[in-house]
Amino acid sequence: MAKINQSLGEFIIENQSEFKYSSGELSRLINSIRLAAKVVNHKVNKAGLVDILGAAGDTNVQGEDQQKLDVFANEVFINTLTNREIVCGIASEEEDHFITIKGRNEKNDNKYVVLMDPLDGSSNIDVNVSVGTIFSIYRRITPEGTPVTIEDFLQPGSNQVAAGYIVYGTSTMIVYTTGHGVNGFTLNPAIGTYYLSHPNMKFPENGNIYSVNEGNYVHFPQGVKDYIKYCQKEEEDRPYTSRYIGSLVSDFHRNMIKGGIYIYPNTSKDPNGKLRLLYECNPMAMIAEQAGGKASNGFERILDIQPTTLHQRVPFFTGSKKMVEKAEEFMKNAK
Ligand code: P6P
Repeated sequence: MAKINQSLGEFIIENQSEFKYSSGELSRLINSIRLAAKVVNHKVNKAGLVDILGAAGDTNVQGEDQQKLDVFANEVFINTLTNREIVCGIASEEEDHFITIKGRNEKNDNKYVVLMDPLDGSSNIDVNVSVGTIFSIYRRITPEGTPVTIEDFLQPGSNQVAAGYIVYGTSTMIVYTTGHGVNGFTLNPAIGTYYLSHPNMKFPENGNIYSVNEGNYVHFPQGVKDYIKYCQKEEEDRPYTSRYIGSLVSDFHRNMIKGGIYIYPNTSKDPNGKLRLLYECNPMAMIAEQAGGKASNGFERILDIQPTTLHQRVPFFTGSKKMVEKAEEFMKNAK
């Protein structure tokens, strides 16, 4: 039973038995993410003071300018996860290929792979808008002791053993699930401890916030255009409120607390949308469903999609169940 103000460490120990593979490794894995998040949080909060703003000059596999904090966050999570002898492989938005991590004895006997977006929404850094880290955890499916392969990463989202995000906002929070509901922990920066502040988080079944970049309206599929017009119509409980931060973790987090839908659809410019299936949509979809919400590509459940490549994109509709279902209705009926 979750107790308000319980520390994250106590919570993990108390709920150890919930982890299907309760050898304690998954707990240690969540703990290492907690530590890495503290280090990144410290840097993100100081970003305005230290000369760490602005592009690092490189571009990542997405061809996007890498902000120095992107590079820093990527290194912190990789190093922290590597040093804990639990993970046999890592995939990151900032890395072209997956990284193999050998155990101390140079064997591949660690059981888990982690996929992550180390700093999502990083274009907001220079304008002091909240950003986030998104992580997804699977058990490897190839035999222990053999080299990790791409198959260990290309698993459907329904195989995730844990997923979560860190939002570096007005306060820093870790929100995660191991398949037994969603819990949110807020960092007390004075003592560096996370406390259970949002036990058993649930998406309201309905809501009145829609989050989409309407600047792309002319490029949207007809079903999305029809749904946006529906949200704006003076009728019943509408018009809804439009709220779009440009940071998936922040828009998702607000909508989970208040009720709402986030949409990043395919467009004529990006036929598969912008968001990445493996380390953005799958983890957020697991959290959404564990919180009673929904996540689809407009037609099918995100967690059922069989991935084909590490950095593949998918259209993303997620949030309050009834709002996602209504948007899917417009997608299906679009002329
Ligand atoms: P646009 C940030 O780059 C991100 O991946 C999400 O966090 C965010 O919701 C979206 O892209 C913003 O994209 O095209 O609306 O600026």
